Amino acid sequence: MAEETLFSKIVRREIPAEILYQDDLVTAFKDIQPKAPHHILLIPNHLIPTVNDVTHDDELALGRLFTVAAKLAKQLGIDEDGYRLIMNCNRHGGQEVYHVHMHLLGGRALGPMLA
Ligand code: IU
Repeated sequence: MAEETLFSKIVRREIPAEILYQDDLVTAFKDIQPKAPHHILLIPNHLIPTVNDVTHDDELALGRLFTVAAKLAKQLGIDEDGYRLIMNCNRHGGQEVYHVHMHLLGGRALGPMLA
């Protein structure tokens, strides 16, 4: 059984976070250390530690991340200029929190992705 992270507590609203969207499958909240004018994390409500752990049963929740990302981008008015969606996996991917999450970054031109 994988160990919960703070993200599970955010989903259950046991610790504060600026939640922008929540339903039965996913939660979206503002990143505490924003790397762009808009930096939102979108997560499945249930714990999946990394993309390596994704199974068929997770497809509905993970698909929902995209529909919610698109909806939030529109609400924020960044859909036309564009934005970036990122998922980091394990050490080389730069993953710090072991609960799968999608970063939504926008509000400025982000430049080339790979450093
Ligand atoms: P990463 O893909 O695992 O590297 O991203 C983790 C992100 O989670 C990072 O941008 C943190 O600022 C963010 N974060 C957060 O928003 N709230 C928290 O309580 C914790 C991390 I812990």
